[in-house]
Amino acid sequence: MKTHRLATTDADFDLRLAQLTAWSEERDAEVGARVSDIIRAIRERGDAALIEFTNRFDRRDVRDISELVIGAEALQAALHRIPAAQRTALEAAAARVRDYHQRQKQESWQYRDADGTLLGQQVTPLDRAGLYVPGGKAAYPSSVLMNALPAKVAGVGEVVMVSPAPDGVVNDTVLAAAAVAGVDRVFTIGGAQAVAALAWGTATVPGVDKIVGPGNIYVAEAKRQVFGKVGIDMIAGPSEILVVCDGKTDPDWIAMDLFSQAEHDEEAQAILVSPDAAFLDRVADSMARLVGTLEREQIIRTSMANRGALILARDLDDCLDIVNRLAPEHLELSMDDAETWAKKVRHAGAIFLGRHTPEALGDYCAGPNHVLPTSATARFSSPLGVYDFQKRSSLIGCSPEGASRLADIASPLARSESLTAHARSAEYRILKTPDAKKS
Ligand code: HSO
Ligand code: ZN
Repeated sequence: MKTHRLATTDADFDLRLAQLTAWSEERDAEVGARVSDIIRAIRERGDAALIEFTNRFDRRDVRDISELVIGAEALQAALHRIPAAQRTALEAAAARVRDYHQRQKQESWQYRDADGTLLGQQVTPLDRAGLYVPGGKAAYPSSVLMNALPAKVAGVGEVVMVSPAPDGVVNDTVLAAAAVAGVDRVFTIGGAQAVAALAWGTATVPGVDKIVGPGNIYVAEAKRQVFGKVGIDMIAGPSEILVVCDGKTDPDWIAMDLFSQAEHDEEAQAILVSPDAAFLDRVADSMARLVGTLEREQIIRTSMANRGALILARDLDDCLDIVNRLAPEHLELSMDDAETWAKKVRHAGAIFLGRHTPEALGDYCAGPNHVLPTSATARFSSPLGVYDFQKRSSLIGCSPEGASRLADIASPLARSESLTAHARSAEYRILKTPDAKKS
């Protein structure tokens, strides 16, 4: 099967690697204009516009807004309709993800300085979060858990989920995952109209404080346009995996690990780096033999041919250089002493240590979040977590002595900015000493 072959010693290596991994999302002015029309209509006409767009884009025949609401009983019913093995697995995954995320919870803190002034940070959850779940090929129940559970652990007051039901069909496993995660309300709406409804609120859909979850270009554009009115999570690019292997892992395992990302979509990127040339050939053989056995063969062939690569490095340090250059969303260190090598990783969304840790386990149930920074944004951002649903308020409580001492500092600074009211406000708090009174 077709994929790119590179070696770090090639004269044009840097250029080819840059071309292969470049990703700039096309932003279409027409999409931008259509989305802003939709948002305006939802702001102006609320539920009525929501029904119109839903009927048009999702080919439905909704007459009353109540038809777009999925009640708590319907969620429980979906949970009991799905096969028992899936139900048990959803519950087991949720328990592990919850457990991991509990440890991320930030607590409030405070201290008193030498003057007895209290300083600190008070941590509070968001009142309401909105979770977008795509319909169709990318309707992942696992993503419902990964987005909703951190919000629940953070103590978010209400988690509202939206997911389109094209032709009126809702994905039972998505609803079951919502039930397991403790999602509070569900609406079968999607697209820019759903994002607009969550951002601005309608008579029926409550306005939220932050919108998270992946979606198509209309959803991504809508999230961009409502940002500022509400918070949003990152806008994700295509999924990526970088596998570093010392050549001693079963090549079939590595081939399948690469495919597990490649099968997400045609734009996904799967790259293997190894210092062992013969091993790269063995993985290529495995890929050729295994690809035909997979349901998403065509997607895998396309993504491997477009953006996949087998890269020959000089040695393991050379491999780690590539890791830090690419800042991959997922990194597998399929090698001896993976924990030691991991200390050299500066940028990666998630690091999978050793031959027995395929990324797929992290996608579903290991515990960490599968919403990760893509397109090299791991240089400056982190996995979705409880902290994304918490915010911090500063606390300042001055003692009389503390206020007086701070005012001595604040007053000249305020006067230097010609902000006399600031200066006087501070100066009122300066304690009058017996000496000062005399003068
Ligand atoms: N690997 C995807 C998440 C996912 N995988 C969902 C399977 N289901 C995120 O990059
Ligand atoms: Zn995946």
